[in-house]
Amino acid sequence: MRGMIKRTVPLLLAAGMGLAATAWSAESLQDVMKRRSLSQQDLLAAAKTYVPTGKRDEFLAFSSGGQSGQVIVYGIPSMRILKYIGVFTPEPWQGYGFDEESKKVLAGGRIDGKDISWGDTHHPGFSETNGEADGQYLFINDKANPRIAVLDLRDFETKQIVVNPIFKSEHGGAFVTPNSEYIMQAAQYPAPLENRKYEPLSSMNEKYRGGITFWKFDRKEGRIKEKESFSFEAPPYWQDLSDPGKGPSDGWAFTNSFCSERYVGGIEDGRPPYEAGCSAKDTDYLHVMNWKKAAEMVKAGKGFKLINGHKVIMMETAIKEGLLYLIPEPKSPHGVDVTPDGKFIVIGGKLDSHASVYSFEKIMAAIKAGKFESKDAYGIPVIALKDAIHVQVQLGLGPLHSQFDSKPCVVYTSLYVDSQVAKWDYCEGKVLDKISVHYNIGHLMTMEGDTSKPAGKYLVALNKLSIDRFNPVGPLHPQNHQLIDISNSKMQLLYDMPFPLGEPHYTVAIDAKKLKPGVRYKVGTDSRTDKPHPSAAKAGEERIVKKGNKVEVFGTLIRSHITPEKIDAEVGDEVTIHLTNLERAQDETHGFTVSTYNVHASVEPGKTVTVKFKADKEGVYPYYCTEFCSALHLEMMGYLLVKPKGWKDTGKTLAKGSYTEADYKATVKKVVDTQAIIDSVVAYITSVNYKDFPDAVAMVEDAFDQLGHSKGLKEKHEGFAAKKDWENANLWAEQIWQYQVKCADLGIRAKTHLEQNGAKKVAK
Ligand code: RUQ
Ligand code: CUA
Repeated sequence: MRGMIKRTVPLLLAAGMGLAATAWSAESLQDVMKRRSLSQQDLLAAAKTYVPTGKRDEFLAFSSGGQSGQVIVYGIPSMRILKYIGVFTPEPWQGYGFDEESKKVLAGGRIDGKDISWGDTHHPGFSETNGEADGQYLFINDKANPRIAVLDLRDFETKQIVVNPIFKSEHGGAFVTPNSEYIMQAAQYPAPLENRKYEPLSSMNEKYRGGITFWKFDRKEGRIKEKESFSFEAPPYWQDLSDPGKGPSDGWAFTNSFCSERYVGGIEDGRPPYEAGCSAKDTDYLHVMNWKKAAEMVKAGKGFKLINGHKVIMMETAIKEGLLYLIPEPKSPHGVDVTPDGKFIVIGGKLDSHASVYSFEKIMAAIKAGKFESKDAYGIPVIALKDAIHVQVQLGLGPLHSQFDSKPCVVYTSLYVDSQVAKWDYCEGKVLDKISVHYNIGHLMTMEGDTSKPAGKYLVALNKLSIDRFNPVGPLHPQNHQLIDISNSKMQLLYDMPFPLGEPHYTVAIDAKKLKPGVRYKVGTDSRTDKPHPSAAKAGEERIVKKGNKVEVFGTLIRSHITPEKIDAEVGDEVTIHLTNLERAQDETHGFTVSTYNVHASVEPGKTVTVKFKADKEGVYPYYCTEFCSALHLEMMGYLLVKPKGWKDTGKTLAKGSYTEADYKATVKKVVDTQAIIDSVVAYITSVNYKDFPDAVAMVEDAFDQLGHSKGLKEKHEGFAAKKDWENANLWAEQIWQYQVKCADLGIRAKTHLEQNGAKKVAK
């Protein structure tokens, strides 16, 4: 066979690249192009997105998971999905919603005492330092049940969910102020601000209200402070997206709205529908707010009213204190995006073919001069459009959201109806380029493109429909994230990524170098509070405590045991199992479940997790590790034995194996041989500068930990051998070998790690 395909590989190069023939490339690039019908353009796109095996992506994207209530992390330019993070929705792999610690996080999102186990996530936002994404936290909103979640990017876990105390729905969140002081969240559909209060729709103008909440974020604690947060009361216009100012406009914030008609539909009463009444006028209102001044006022304990225990600045106060202004904006607008320099605000008209660029300087001048064209129905001063506008640019049909380039004045706007992205210049007001996308784009994002320092390079079009782009998978289609190269003057479409978990709305991307996630927790950490877990156990401290009808287990996990290996309970007992993963090695996660009790935990190195349930039926319930963690993973198990009340064991002993002296001797030899392998690995590791490699050090520590467990076992098996108890002699010798195997496994992994990362010989 070999000889038959022996031929010289032609060095082609369609794309004009030099390629060295390697052993595996029996086919030339041209052969492959022909076989797979690829064009030069395709190859170029492939070369721009391909991330070779073992290499990593330059940017990480955090996408809303839409109706899945999750966040999805993927790499750019490869578009490889790296992780789903459970946020508003239980996620069994991570034990999210199946262990006690994460259930507490989800419980933060209860409304009226009810669990809400899904979310309609829309807009993720990074924490910022001086207007730049800093890679520490991510926030995301739930539109359906007005909530905000805080994710910590040290471990990519959800830490907190807070419920908006006055809204009944919301859309314009989570948008973060330049130093993460506040996270904005704007209402969408107006309703009475008081909870569980009925008002007829006919009182829309008087009793229904919108609003904009500013959630106070405590960066040191990494949590939202609900008590220090506040909201603006706003007219019953449908507040939509928001963006806080930056640079010169820092301290101000902008929220657009539609349906400022305050229309109430009711086709059942013969009234024209919402969609007609809500888009009848040519303009709606941009809300301009001085959040810094408002925050100072609230901090000083003045100017607010408590509604549902939450501080609300009523419109009357906001008007009097000069905190809130309106500017007309055409027509049923959708996106509102502050330019990186903070000087302009770009608004997409949705039902207008223009994008409108507002000048912050002009807005301030009008406010200062007291130059208003009118007041709205609630007395809020309205600045004339002509006094605020910098430029309006005809882009196409359905302009929505805008993102910025690293090049000055360059902005990209999505055109929903046209299914296009427009690249244009917001300083000069001219269109530079357009590209078609597939199909009906909603949001779009450039790398760090909503911060004060966009990174350019790539744009992702977040298309609402994919129609015919992928293999059909039934009537419910994936959505389509399309990667576009924006490094040149013409945009180039590179890649279609099916997005398989809900409508993603918005996504943010960050330079991967800014993220510094850990690979292990300090042993005994509750990852949801970031504090030491009160019920963590160290090796050798494992125990089961029975008090009345409560069984509490303080256990540990390490390859390949769950300690304890047996838990006894009586019917009706409440069983609580705390488990600490003692591993230090990277990626040595253990999972844990108990048959039929609907519990699951993911216990990453160092973490302590609790599962809890009522042992309500007698029976035998195997529990086991759910992550394939070692060669003996399948043996990593135990039994929960739920006995009927008053059960007495009859004293029968366990069946014996039929081991012989020869079996014992073979096992002892195996142990000696394996030790020789371990010694050689140890010799290598200590001959190089392994201490300079923290991951290798962690693996070595774990390896010796494993070996340490075999202490005393040699005497034990020799003792049994002296008594010719070949069963016990053989099995205790075998147990030494089990520890050796795990030690060797780790040692070899450490060796490979050191070799691959260029460890150097050290002088002895
Ligand atoms: S949305 S397609 Cu941000 Cu929820 Cu605009
Ligand atoms: Cu631990 Cu499988």
